[in-house]
Amino acid sequence: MALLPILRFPDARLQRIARPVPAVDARIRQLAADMLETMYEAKGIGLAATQVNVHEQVIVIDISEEKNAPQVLINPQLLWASDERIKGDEGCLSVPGVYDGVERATAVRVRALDLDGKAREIEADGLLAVCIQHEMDHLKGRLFVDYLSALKRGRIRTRLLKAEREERRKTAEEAA
Ligand code: K1U
Ligand code: ZN
Repeated sequence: MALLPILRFPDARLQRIARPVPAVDARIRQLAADMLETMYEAKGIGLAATQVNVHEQVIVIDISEEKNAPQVLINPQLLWASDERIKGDEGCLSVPGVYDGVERATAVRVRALDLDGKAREIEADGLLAVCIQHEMDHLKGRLFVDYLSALKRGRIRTRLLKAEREERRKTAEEAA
């Protein structure tokens, strides 16, 4: 298993559209295991392959308190989304320290392959439904900040670029 580096907004690679996984094989099972390890280490409840610079349709999720209920969704397809919508605060491991309100369908039904390559249907509501929509957006190159105003997104961009510069400066200083 391996921890994978997570891309940060405004990295343009987060905008890439993920391609379908051609076959659920050892490579994909290894990717899913590494993504789960990375998600748990980062204290997230979800992670999309796009965020670790792999542009294939793989999502991992675990919304359990105990962190013992991992779910892997490969080539997820949205079958149905409720008309009922709810606005709630979201965060993103690719946009650290930022939380803001996004409106989502309250319930969804999704078809995806599991790690055995079997097609499964998942009905979700509450936090799981929100997380699935957030992660499926990643696979389409969309981030939750894209739902915010251009002004807010611009401020977030400036803040994260500044934080990244500061991080680089500190690392260089420590190495000197
Ligand atoms: O995709 C990601 O970056 C993971 C993201 C998923 C997500 C969080 C909140 C709403 C929708 C989707 C995170 O896990 S960020 C961490 C976080 O905000 C959180 C952690 C535990 C419980 C709830 C939120
Ligand atoms: Zn995210």
